[in-house]
Amino acid sequence: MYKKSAQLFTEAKKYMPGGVNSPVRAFKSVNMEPLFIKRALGSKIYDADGSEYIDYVASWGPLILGHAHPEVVKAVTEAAKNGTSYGASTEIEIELAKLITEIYPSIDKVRMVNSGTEAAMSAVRIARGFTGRDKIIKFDGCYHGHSDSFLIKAGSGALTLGIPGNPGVTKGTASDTLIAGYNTLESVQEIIEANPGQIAAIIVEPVAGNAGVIPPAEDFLEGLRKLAADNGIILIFDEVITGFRVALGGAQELYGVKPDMTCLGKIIGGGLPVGAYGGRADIMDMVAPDGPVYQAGTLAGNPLAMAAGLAAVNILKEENPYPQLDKMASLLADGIRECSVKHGIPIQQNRVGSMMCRFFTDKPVTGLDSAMTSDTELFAEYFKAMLSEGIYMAPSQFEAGFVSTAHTAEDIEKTIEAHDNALKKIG
Ligand code: HOZ
Repeated sequence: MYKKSAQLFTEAKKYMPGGVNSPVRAFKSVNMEPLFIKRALGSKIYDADGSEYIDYVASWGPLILGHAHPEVVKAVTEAAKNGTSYGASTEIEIELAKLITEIYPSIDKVRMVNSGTEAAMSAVRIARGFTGRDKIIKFDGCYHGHSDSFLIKAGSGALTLGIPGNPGVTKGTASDTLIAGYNTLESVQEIIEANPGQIAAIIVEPVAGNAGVIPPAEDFLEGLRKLAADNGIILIFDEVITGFRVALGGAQELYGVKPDMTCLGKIIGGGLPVGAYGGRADIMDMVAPDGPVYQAGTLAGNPLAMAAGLAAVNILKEENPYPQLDKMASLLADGIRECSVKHGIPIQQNRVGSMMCRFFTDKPVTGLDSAMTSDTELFAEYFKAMLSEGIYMAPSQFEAGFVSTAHTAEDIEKTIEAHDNALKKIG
């Protein structure tokens, strides 16, 4: 079934570490070899062996409109005819930046970068420059890309593969990252009290999406807002996953909490390599060339990525697909829950809008500790069974799944049926 993928993996391992360009793609934690993908369209993805799958990875989130949306493809194709990169300013950057500031009232000014990693890394640097402080607070299981400061108790592949946080990160950098418990305001309070006047920023995924999906507890985000404001700390929302996903205006719109800075990701590139960070004008004015904090990039604001992003964001703004996304995702979640009860397999189905995940545990998952109670071996069996049923999920317990506007009622029905069959196999 995976013959061609297996051949390609053997070849890939000769030239690339682990045969992949990002660890989570290696399928290690589900005890499989990776699929190699040939193409994708709408809600479907096709592997090198020609098999079709209903895709819930969506390039790890950004493809809210599904794969190869015709208007996004057209925008990229048209832009490419005028050249692929200038390393110079373009009008389309202004258009996208303006649109972002209109949709996100917390963002007065925005700087485009090339990835979520870069966005988070830069936002923290600006926060440090603005406050003149060194330390930051991050939450266990949250993932903000792979820059040094964030690889402490990180989620995503680091959590999945059980990779300890520090190799390659200097002791000094590691000691400037202080870890609080997700959804545990008291732990934040304690850290602030133990480090008076030393915390530059609190960075948080407002809905955790890299330890599976963990919604914020009531008052958690508001509590962070207050603690940050009371202590002169910059509150950074990493909305690389949630931005434009859980609502057009992201988690900050959904939960009504205004951060000082926001990180955005691939969604604003229509799936192309883009990120951005932005926030209050007084903070963003610290960024070079206006201010003294340096951050730069030849490919930042790349014309192809800006064209794709502008097309995607305009569609999301004009079509408001959020009620429909929510409806489809809730149909899927309900179906999954019902089957799980039927088979007597305890599953926690966490969901915020169209981002969701299922944990194999009977404990409600509200933070990293409860996420870790999930039976990852059972998840691996489940993953394999779902794949053989034609469903492509993230190959890790500790990742999110995403419904797009391209998913049809038939896709959802097929997925619930596949889930039913998968539970029969593993039960
Ligand atoms: N959890 C990561 C994105 N939020 C997965 C993508 C990757 O590391 O390749």
